[in-house]
Amino acid sequence: MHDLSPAAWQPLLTTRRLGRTGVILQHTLTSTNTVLKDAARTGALAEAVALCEQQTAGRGRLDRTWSSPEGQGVWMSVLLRPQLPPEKTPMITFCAALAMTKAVRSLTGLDARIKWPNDVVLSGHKVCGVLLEAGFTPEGQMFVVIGSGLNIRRGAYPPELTERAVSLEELCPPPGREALIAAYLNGLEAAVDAVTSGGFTAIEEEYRALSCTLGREVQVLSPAETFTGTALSVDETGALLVRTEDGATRRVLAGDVSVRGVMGYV
Ligand code: BT5
Repeated sequence: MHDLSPAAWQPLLTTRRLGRTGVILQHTLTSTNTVLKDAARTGALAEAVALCEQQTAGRGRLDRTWSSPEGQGVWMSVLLRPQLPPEKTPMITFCAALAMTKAVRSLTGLDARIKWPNDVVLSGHKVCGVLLEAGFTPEGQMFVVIGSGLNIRRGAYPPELTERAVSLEELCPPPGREALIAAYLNGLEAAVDAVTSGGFTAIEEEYRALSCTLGREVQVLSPAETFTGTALSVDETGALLVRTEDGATRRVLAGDVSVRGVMGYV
């Protein structure tokens, strides 16, 4: 059986709804995020999952390119209509990063970590990136599409990214994609349910324990300035709270900046 096929991973689901209906699986898609955003606007699908072997126009944040060649990873997106005020939807990124980190940890035993805001890293290299996009239907109903790209085979990323990227296969015999997909969806539904009823505090302890950003000295690089400080926490709008040397706490917004450990990428 094909490992991306719902017949392979649906039996492993523990979700109430997520992944059970509305699955779009094709060999080639432009971008699973784009496909689900288009589907969401019509309002036809409540929750849905899109996945493919390869993306021809895989995207990162700020229209950066996401390398997603044939058969080399899990390239998937999930459509959700969360009961959250729009300003709190960035928490869904935390849910996805947490769910993917837990899925990788449990299936490989590797020490996967969350790098704020949207990366999963292994030994200092990015193994997964998360892309959250929100929109509204013509009737004004909000939706979010949360995409994740997980590198499994060596060919998942181009050689010029070797310094920053990694794939599971480089570190262990990779688990089956069906197991990774199911574990991710199981964790994602649980985390989204938790933040919907309890806010970020409902996942904070787990998130903090798996974060490689919180508690660390970080360097914040924005077009306007660079500063260093200690990453204290994140808030429900997705911002990172950084205490600078003069004792002030600054809110750092994803998108404006890149955050590095003072020693390098992580
Ligand atoms: C991200 O953006 O990390 C979000 C990536 C989301 C990809 C998924 S795949 C399924 C869904 N459909 C899509 O079209 N997208 C989502 P950002 O933080 O902006 O990082 C982008 C940067 O990561 C690029 O500029 C490269 O430097 C690097 N990169 C590109 N491909 C990579 C890969 N396969 N592995 C690691 N790094 C990569």
